[in-house]
Amino acid sequence: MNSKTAIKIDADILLVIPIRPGYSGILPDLGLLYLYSALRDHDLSVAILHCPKEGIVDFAQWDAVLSANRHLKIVGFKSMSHDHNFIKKMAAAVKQYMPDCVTIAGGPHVTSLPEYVLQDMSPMLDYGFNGEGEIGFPKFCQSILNNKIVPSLVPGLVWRNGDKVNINARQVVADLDKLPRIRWEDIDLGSFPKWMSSLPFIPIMATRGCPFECTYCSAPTIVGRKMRYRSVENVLAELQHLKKVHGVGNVTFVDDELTINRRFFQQLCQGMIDSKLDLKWEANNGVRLDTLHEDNLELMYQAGCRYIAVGIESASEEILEKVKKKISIQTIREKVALVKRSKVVPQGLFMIGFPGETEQQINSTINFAIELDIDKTNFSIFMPLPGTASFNDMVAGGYLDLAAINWDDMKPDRTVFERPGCSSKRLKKLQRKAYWKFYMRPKPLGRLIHEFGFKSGGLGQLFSKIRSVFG
Ligand code: B12
Ligand code: SF4
Repeated sequence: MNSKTAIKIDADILLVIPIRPGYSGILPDLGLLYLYSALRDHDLSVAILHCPKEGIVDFAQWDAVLSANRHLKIVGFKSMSHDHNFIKKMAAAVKQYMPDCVTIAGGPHVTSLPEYVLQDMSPMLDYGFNGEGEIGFPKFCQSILNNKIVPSLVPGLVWRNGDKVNINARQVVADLDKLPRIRWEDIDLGSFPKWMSSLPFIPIMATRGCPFECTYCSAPTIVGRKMRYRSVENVLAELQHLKKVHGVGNVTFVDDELTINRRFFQQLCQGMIDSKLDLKWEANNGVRLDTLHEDNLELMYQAGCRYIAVGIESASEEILEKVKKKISIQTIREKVALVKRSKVVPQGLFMIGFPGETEQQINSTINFAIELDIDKTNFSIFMPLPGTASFNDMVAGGYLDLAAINWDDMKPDRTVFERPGCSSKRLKKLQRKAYWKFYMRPKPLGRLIHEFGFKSGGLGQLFSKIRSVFG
């Protein structure tokens, strides 16, 4: 989009994925899709603007959108931590063009740091939202549109009361079958980048929750520790709808703990087989290796699963213990061998640069990834994400100053803070070495070229990944 061809929005409420320069992993956003569908179920007039997908990459383009849509009543932003500075500026622009338009932000960042966000974004951001929005957000929008907002009565709302920030208790949909049905028919799926088929990968979630407490991960803070499940029938109905009505051939399960309940997962896979869905799917968010067994791997393949990402993180028992991964190197070896014997392709997810991690430990992790003999891997640099024990410990210990964090750095491949004993420059070098050593071997390189080469825009994505690591 250029600033002269502004998008027209035919709605009162606009849900926004903020400007994310250089962002290439564009998928429909499940969080906003659930909110959109919940609002539509309440007969509210709402639209989604996915800035990266629409090519809105600078503030002049955002200004153009606002200038052409001065009728908006509510603008709601989805917030990852790296969105912080962008949301602040985008919300300020909303107030400039439409002083009466109400601004609100929800999602992982606000849920993890509600007080800070509302204080830092005063006065441009009117409200924040804590946790899942399917119940509270429609109530909020209705009361704003009716001029009857009583902030204390909206579950999950974060609001300023003089100098104080109030955080209302959350209310979540306990029975996930009662979540709104996603209105896929309102989404132009063809406008998203295509992957290996004619349509993009479609995200789907069968569960919410994670009972673990890995110190680097904020998922439990966002979705809670208690597991909630959709019924198998409910998930299958969505998959069938996606396949039959929208011609979707590939889906990606984005659950935090898709495989944790062996019985549920087996029934889900069996249901996919019995209903002859013939869909290809993956679980790319990192399943726990200790939940994988020979029988469910075989079922997964028959049910259409072709690829899973598995959380490994480190080759050091000491680090695994420190980050409360609750898995041993022995189990990792055994389970990786098990996955490799199945036809499902594993991608190992590793992390380097944990606080206190030595260069020797990082090198062992690189060698471990090679030794496990898997074809795909990801070496990310540890990020102290808000809502994690690591973040809280680092702030409490004075290693991280909340007021001085550059939120633009909270994204893949940035180093975020200086580690005693391993400078950021050195850490980036080690990350480059990890990728180089891992991928400059015939099998992994062959798979990489095969996969990215077959995606539409795949080579572009590959180059952007290479740039972010090696640039
Ligand atoms: C799926 C997923 C992805 C997918 C996204 C697919 C998609 N577009 O749907 C992919 C693989 C692309 C991805 C990438 C990354 N991810 Co991710 N991802 C997740 C995951 C596992 C689930 C998100 C999800 O779909 N949830 C389901 C929906 C229904 O929930 P939701 O999005 O949170 O939305 C609900 C509420 O938050 C709220 N809400 C959301 N937005 C708004 C807005 C308003 C106005 C309101 C009122 C409410 C509201 O209501 C929604 C409905 O209930 C979460 C973990 C988790 N459980 O949250 C991590 C998570 C969100 N990811 C995280 C991270 C760090 C990343 C990466 C930076 C990782 C990396 N190293 O590459 C990248 C960055 C991507 C980017 N630029 O945004 C962190 C974010 C932490 C933070 N504070 O920023 C999380 C929390 C995991 C973690 N490690 O702690 N991710
Ligand atoms: S890394 Fe996985 S198992 Fe650990 S807390 Fe996050 S979602 Fe749960």
